[in-house]
Amino acid sequence: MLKRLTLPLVAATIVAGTLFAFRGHLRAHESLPLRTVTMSMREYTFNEGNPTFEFQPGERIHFVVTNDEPTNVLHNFRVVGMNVECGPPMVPGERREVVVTMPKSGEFAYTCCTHPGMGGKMVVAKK
Ligand SMILES: [Cu+2]
Repeated sequence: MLKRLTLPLVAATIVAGTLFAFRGHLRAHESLPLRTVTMSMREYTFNEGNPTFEFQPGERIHFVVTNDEPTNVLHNFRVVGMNVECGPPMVPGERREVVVTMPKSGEFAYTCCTHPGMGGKMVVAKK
């Protein structure tokens, strides 16, 4: 009698445990909504002065980066240490969109790959 009950009970426990773990996994990813951050590249700066951006650990950021130069200046966008690498140069009017899940903490440099000094930092810290 006991043996007959043991197998279904073990199976049920495994199924329940898996479902619970899966729910936890989904929750961790859905806990923070996707936030859009726009970055305008113009006159060799990002957002008129290369501001410092602050993010929460685990926050999902949708970067929308646009080359808004009035003349034919090519720019680029990367975030060192966040897996956002230099892509092809962006011509005026061109837009690049990247979604990044923020790490636990740290300071990360965002830059234009072409112009030294064009860029700033992103700070990830719990508030
Ligand atoms: Cu540039």
